[in-house]
Amino acid sequence: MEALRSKFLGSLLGTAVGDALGASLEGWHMVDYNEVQALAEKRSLLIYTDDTHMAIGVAESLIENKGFNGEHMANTFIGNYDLEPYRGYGPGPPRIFRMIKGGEAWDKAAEKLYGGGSYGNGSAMRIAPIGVFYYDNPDGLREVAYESSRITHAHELGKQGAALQAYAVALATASDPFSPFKSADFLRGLGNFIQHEVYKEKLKSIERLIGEEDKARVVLELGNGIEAFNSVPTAIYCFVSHPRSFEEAVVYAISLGGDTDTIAAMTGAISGAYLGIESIPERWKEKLENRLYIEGLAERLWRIKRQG
Ligand code: AR6
Ligand code: MG
Repeated sequence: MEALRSKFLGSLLGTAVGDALGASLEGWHMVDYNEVQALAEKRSLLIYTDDTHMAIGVAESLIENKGFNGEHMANTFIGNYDLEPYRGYGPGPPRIFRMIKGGEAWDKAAEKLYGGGSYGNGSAMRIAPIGVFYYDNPDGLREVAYESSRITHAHELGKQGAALQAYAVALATASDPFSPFKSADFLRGLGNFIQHEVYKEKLKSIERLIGEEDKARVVLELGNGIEAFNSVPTAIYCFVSHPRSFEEAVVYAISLGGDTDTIAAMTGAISGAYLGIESIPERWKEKLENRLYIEGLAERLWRIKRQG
């Protein structure tokens, strides 16, 4: 039970630490390992962005409702955004928030964007609380991942990207970090879960790419952009190619360039769920903005889960 608690905390703090570190280097190209380390040392505070801000909203709403409530989650996102709109939100969510405030239904507004909804990675980046909370219930997890995505990301690829990231967190939560990590089994589990061909193909590419030393090749095949299909599989790759070390997985994610905060946040969510909170370097955790609040949310989520 203590191990599960550590995984809940690891996934939420892993999201925040990955996001905050990655945000310092967003848009840079292919920085090397030492540059990422040096930058982390220089900061006195690791400040997170919309990825973590929205994951906080997901956790707050799950806790308040002891499970998923779409309207409540949408209103939680809106309330948080109004307090801290400067977190670096993508263009879509604030437009949707305005529509919902104007009377649009929480589960309809997002369909109006980009002619059929967004396939940005915004609903996958915030999914860690759902991944851990529903880790032992794949059908419930899929349903809640889709419904939570629908608030801002209604496109099928956006919804499935969120579900894939949630299920990666769930499998990592369910896996024993003291047994040897079997990437083929992990990827097969994801492949059996996800339905969309685009993601199935990317999972096959991940398996082929394990051990690849050329980062350009990894980015070419998996992507490093803001689209869910060009970032969720990349985060999964960062984890499965560095399963034993939170630090190595996250630094590698950032070193790929592109949408570094979100890819590092998603990598951190999976790695933290697998290895637990102890695996996140203390020197990073202690500099994280609002660390205690985020830990407290993870703790409360875990307590609700434990009560059943
Ligand atoms: N067709 C064309 N372009 C699209 C489509 C579509 N159906 N869907 C999304 N895009 P958005 P997010 C493009 O606005 O996912 C922050 O920095 C379009 O260019 O839904 O929440 C976070 O930290 C659109 O502007 O926002 C993440 O890094 C973009 O995808 C990222 O932004 C983003 O989609 C998340 O953004
Ligand atoms: Mg961000």
